[in-house]
Amino acid sequence: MMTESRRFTVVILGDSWVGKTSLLEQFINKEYNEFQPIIFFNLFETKTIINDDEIDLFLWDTPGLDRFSRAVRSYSKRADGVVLVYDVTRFDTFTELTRRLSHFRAENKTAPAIIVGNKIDEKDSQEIVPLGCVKEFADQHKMDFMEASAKTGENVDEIFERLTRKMLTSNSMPETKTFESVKRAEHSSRSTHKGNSGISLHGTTQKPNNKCF
Ligand SMILES: Nc1nc2c(ncn2[C@@H]2O[C@H](COP(=O)(O)OP(=O)(O)O)[C@@H](O)[C@H]2O)c(=O)[nH]1
Ligand SMILES: [Mg+2]
Repeated sequence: MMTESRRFTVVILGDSWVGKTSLLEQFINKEYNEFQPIIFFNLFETKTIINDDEIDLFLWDTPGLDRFSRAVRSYSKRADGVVLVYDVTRFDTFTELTRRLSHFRAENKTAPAIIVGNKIDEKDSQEIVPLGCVKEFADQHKMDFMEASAKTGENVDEIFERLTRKMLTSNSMPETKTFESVKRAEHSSRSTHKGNSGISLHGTTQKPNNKCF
């Protein structure tokens, strides 16, 4: 029997070109397109069923170049979960995630995180990010880690299923959210953040002393 539907907001973070928009398009529309629209914030909504519960997922796609903007901070603060994406063929997109995670944690101490190495279909053709480095980073911050391909669809549904299960166990209070209220929350927070420029960096991310960073 279905119980009352649950709603979770997830923010997708990572460098430009790592495949954030493609992962969302593959997850929601089962489509892959080499020509994704130009980077901008976009809210996707979808439903998923876990243990007979219907879950509403609100997914914020973010532009990689917008890094630590006020909007990213605002979505991060309200997120129930975060997907951190790097490109397995570009090491700098992985090291970049330490900073993104640390900025995320400055806004949000509790939301579960999953780290995703995307473009795994290109693993054979390129020099790739060492798995040991990623696993160490994931363990250190108690994050799940998955490799995926937005191109072939490999592991794409699994990313969101795994994160949703984590959100279900870490967040027991159902909230009343609608697509419009999630969008509106961003605007109201813009005014409350006025005058608060600059980024506060709390030392939640410790870099390990090895060749990974
Ligand atoms: N080979 C491969 N290319 C991908 C994959 N995901 C995305 N891309 C390509 O990488 C480019 C950037 O993807 P996009 O989703 O716009 O990245 P975003 O800037 O992080 O949103 C596009 O040309 C995509 O087609 C993947 O899993 N494998
Ligand atoms: Mg994009």
